[in-house]
Amino acid sequence: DLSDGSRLTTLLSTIRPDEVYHLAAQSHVRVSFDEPEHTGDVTGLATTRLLEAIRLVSPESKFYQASSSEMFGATPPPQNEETPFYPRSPYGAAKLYSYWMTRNYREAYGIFACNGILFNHESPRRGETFVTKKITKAAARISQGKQETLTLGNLDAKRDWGHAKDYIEGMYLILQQEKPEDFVLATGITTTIRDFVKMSFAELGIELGFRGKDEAEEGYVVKNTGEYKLEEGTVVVKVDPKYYRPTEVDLLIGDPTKAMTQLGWKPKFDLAALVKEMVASDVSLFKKELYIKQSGI
Ligand code: G4F
Repeated sequence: DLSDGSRLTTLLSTIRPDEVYHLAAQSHVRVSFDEPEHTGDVTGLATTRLLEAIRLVSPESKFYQASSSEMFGATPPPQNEETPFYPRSPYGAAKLYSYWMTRNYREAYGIFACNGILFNHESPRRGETFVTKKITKAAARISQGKQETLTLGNLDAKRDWGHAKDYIEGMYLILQQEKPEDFVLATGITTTIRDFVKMSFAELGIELGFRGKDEAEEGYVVKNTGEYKLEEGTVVVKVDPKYYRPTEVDLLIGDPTKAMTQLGWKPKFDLAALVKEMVASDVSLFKKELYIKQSGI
């Protein structure tokens, strides 16, 4: 429980870990607008509780802080370790507090504490309320005729998406350096939400077109060579402003030059491979689910 500092201290003093990867958070940006105080506590202050526990009972532990590209927010790209921060959500602000506390414990107490400033990283394990998984899951169901539409928010936002497997390797490399430092992990390539939707449906043999603007925008079937008969012209994507954020991060493009040169980090997956894997996983999960339902197991 990240709100319980004494428990964290007890755990750290019992385990005395070589490395601590602090990935826990209230990590949904939209939810942080509804729960700003809870987000500040769990995503912000909890980092200080962990750092204090390390300082008091396990100062040899190396500490990795999951900092986020959301800290850049409205600052124009490309974003790297020298880019000024301008968070656009309670989540981004809480992460920025954690970023500075990590640096402060490094500078004040000599703790081996590092920030990995990670751009969006996805995989089939992504939670269903994040946009990539929401899209791939819906595409799988729509392609089988088991869901009619996918309803999204802002289709124009652009994200620098990578594969979580590559980013986990980067986190590990950050803690294996001689000196504690901060690193950006990103692919350097940005894509709109709309294009991620198109790529996901294309994996299933469904070509989508988009028409209309803002709330009236919709995605429709241009051509379908997939398994299930979905008529041309059928609307499968709609927009609902309830998914808009009070302040949006419009454009993220990371510059991972430092990680590439200093850590030798290089992502193995590109976006096409990521989309393929996520869609295939959702199709197979969905088929298993159907089988269980039909066979009554
Ligand atoms: O998938 P998202 O919710 O991720 P977001 O906000 O970029 O944050 C994720 O990545 C950060 C960087 O690694 C992490 F720090 C953070 O914890 C989280 O993992 O939204 C991506 C974009 C946004 O612009 C959003 O407005 O997709 C847009 N979007 C459009 N429709 C939607 C939807 N996002 C969600 N979650 N749901 C929608 O229906």
